[in-house]
Amino acid sequence: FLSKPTELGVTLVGFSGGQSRPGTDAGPEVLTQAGLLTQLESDLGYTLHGDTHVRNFNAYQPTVTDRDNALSNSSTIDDPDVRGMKNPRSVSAVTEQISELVYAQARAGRLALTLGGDHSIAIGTVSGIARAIRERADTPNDLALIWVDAHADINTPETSDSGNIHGMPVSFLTGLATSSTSGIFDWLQPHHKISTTKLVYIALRDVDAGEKRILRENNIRAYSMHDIDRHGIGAVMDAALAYIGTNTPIHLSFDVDALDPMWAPSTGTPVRGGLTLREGDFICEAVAETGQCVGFDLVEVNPSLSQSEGGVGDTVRAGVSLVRCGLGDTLL
Ligand code: B3U
Ligand code: MN
Ligand code: MN
Repeated sequence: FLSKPTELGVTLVGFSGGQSRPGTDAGPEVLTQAGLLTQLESDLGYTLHGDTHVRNFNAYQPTVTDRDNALSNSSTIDDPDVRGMKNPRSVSAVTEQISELVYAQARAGRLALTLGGDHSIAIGTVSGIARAIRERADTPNDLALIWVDAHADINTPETSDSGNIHGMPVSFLTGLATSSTSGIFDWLQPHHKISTTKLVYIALRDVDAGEKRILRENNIRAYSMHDIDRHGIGAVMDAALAYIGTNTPIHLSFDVDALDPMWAPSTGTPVRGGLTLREGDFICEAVAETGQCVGFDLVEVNPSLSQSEGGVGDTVRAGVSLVRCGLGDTLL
């Protein structure tokens, strides 16, 4: 139902307000400095659209600089916590803008590539693409979402221990969390959302108790590292894609912390026991191979964080490799 993508709609999101570690906003800069966009043009033959300069979305978020000076938690006079959420107005305003930008790219029939930024930005990317897919004549079915991550990011404000919104995007996108407070995700309409039946997780290994309950009660399809160890990444991808079915457009949201910290140490919440780089690349290749991919996010690359010499370079190289594979690069 989709033709082979040649047009790429790029959105480069410098934003770190969905979590508390500065530096995630510099992710798109280091990835593009490594030559990622040029490679997509010259090696993979894409025509690039959108703004290929990194947009500093932290500028919309004055509390991020104030927060380091705040005495206790991250509450400030500008953007105080609501239902435990940190920076709720900033994250809502930024994701609303991302949603519009990504919507425009996807509506024009382009494959929407977004580089983050922390994972809260997926509230914008997924909502924008879900909306565009509902309007497009070449896409008969609603959007499916593959979430590759060590974490489930499906806390509601009430189940979250951290209050970090990068741990909540999936609950807002599926409607498991809602907000009618003015300026706090009240822009999210039904046409922005996806069904829990169209959601598939891969590489989970650090899931909060409240999130496990949400996954169980809603019968959400999830492949943990245990499943990958038992069946292998090939069988897991076959099952994941069979569950989604053909004729269904797919958005792939890839948190670099899905990879083992051996491959991607420069990220805010690394968890040992993760994917090898080859397994991560395979996931992206398998999604690209379906011809159903309409959107791809790479998030949580944080060049300020590295436990070892060369850790940032390793993480950036891994990120570049994941994006290339997700956009259809093949080994032969
Ligand atoms: N589940 C925890 C931890 C976490 C989620 N996403 C990341 N970390 N990167 C939370 O804060 O909700
Ligand atoms: Mn995540
Ligand atoms: Mn994660």
